[in-house]
Order: sequence, then structure tokens, then C-alpha cells
Amino acid sequence: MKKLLEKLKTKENLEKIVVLTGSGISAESGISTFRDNDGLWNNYNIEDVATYSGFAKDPEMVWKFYDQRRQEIQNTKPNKGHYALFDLETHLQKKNKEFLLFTQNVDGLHYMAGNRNIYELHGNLWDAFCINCKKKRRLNDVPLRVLPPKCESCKNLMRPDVVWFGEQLPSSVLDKGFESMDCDILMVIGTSLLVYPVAYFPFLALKNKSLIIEINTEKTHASDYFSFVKGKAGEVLPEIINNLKEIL
Ligand code: BV8
Ligand code: ZN
Repeated sequence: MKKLLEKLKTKENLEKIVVLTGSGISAESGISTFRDNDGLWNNYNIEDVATYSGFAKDPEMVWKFYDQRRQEIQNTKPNKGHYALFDLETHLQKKNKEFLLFTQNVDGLHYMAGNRNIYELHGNLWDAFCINCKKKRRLNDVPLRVLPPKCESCKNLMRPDVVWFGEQLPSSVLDKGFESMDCDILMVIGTSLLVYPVAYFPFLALKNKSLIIEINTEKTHASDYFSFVKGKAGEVLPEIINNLKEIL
């Protein structure tokens, strides 16, 4: 942390701060990550629950998986790591500087913490859309009364509004992500950087000479290229952001 704070002091005219988060930022809110020991992918087979073919084979089972996660998330709230990012966005807005938050998370906790300039790269499990007419719907009932939910207009099957493996990310968020990697600072928080194409983002920022601050409870395959801060997001983010606010 000390080395990072020294480095920050040398930085001037910082105008654009970008953040990329993964499930690790929600861990202290009590939401399971994917690849930690107690992670989701240890208890479920990705093929069965996070691909279109798994959904087509057994929509009810996939809906149970997502409804189970919505029930887990419903009783949680943002943690200090989320609120530190809200604090940063508020501060940068007052200074007329740019702040963009890209998240791989589908839990909606960044919105709950008050952030607004959010790009949900992998969708949001509070929304669903019809596989036939694409009509979208916000899912407010937790748990869902009818599983799997049907489209109110054409009575066809609804699916969770998330990006499954093998599905393209919406070009609106993906293109915005790629173009935003030309920034002064990129903060990479709580992600194993194992899912593509999002895992390319920090390397693009590196090419653009951004300062990359990685916050994680353990080193990832890319940490040696970044300013790595070992720690829980909820514990180290507030201190880093307080120091950032002094120079922004
Ligand atoms: C696509 C959505 C192609 C729903 C998810 C190269 C290019 C393009 C694609 C690929 C490629 N190589 C391989 C692929 C295919 C695939 C892929 O990346 N596979 C991987 C596994 C190798 N990619 C895709 O399929 C993507 N689609 O590119 O389509 C295409 C092109 C043209 C036409 C058609 C298709 C789609 C990927 C999106 C998949 N959907 N989820 C849902 O959530 O259920 S991915 C899933 O992984 C989640 O979204 C999750 O957010 C994401 C990343 O995981 P992390 O967030 O990083 O979580 P993880 O548990 O791994 O790590 C947590 C980290 O936090 C750890 O490092 C831990 O140490 C740390 N931590 C823990 N506690 C804390 C902490 N840190 C700080 N504080 C703490 N307290
Ligand atoms: Zn429909």
C-alpha cells in the first residue's frame, strides 16, 4: 500500500478514473464468489446453469439456481467497498472529472450503494426477458411465485437477463469498456480475471499506460503487471480512495 501511495503522489492532472469489479467486492456482503473454495462453481456445473444449452435442457433447474441467488442477495446490502466507490464517484462528479464503473457482477449492489455511471457487463439477475418476443421484465418477487416465469405478452418462457458462457456481451457495454481503457487510473477489484473478453480490459489499459491498481485477497495471474494491494476490498478500498481524493 505504501508504495502505491508514493506512486499516487507523483501523479498530476488525473482526469479519468475507471473501475472494474468482480464478485470479490460483494464477498464481504455475504455473497458467494465463483472460484473461491466455497464458490458457486464448486457446487454447480457451469455448463448446466450458466449456458443457453443448460437452460434449454432444464429451464426450471436454471431458474431455481438464479432464484436461489436472488434470495441470497435479497437479504444482503452493499459493504464498505461498494460505498467507497460511491464516495469516489460523488467526489469526481464535484470535480468535473470522469468516473466509469464496469462490473461483472449481476447482483445490483453497486446501484444499491448509490453509484450511477455503472455498466453491467454480464447483465443483472433482477431482470428477465422473453426468449421469443424479448420483452423485458423486472423480477420483484423473491422467491418467484411461478417457476419458470412466462412472458405476460406472448406466454413464452422468460430467461434471466444475464450473459451466459458462449453468449456475446451486449456490444453497447463491451465497446464502452474497450474504449474506456484509455484512462489515467484503472482500479481492478475482486476479480480473478479469468473470464473473457472482460479479462482483456486491464491489459488494454496497460498498453495505454494507465496506472492499474489491483485489489484482491490474493494475487491473480496478472498481479505482477499492476500495483497490487493485498486485502479485502471493504478494508483497503476506503483508505486508497481517501488518498486518491487528496490528489483528484
Ligand atoms: C463470449 C453471468 C463469445 C451470469 C458470467 C476469449 C475471448 C472471448 C471468449 C472466451 C475467450 N476465452 C474463453 C472464452 C469463453 C468464455 C470464457 O471466458 N471462459 C473462461 C471460463 C475461460 N467467455 C464467454 O463465454 C463470454 N462470451 O465471449 O462469447 C462469442 C463471440 C461471438 C459470438 C458468440 C459468442 C461470456 C462470459 C460471461 C459469462 N457469464 N456470469 C452469472 O453470474 O451467473 S461469468 C462469471 O464470472 C460472473 O459474471 C463473474 O463475475 C465472472 C468473473 O468471475 P469473478 O467476478 O472474477 O469471480 P471469481 O470467483 O472468479 O473471482 C473472485 C476474486 O475475488 C478472486 O480473485 C478472489 O481472490 C477475490 N476476492 C474474494 N474475496 C475478496 C476478493 N477480493 C477483494 N476483497 C474480497 N473480500
Ligand atoms: Zn414474449
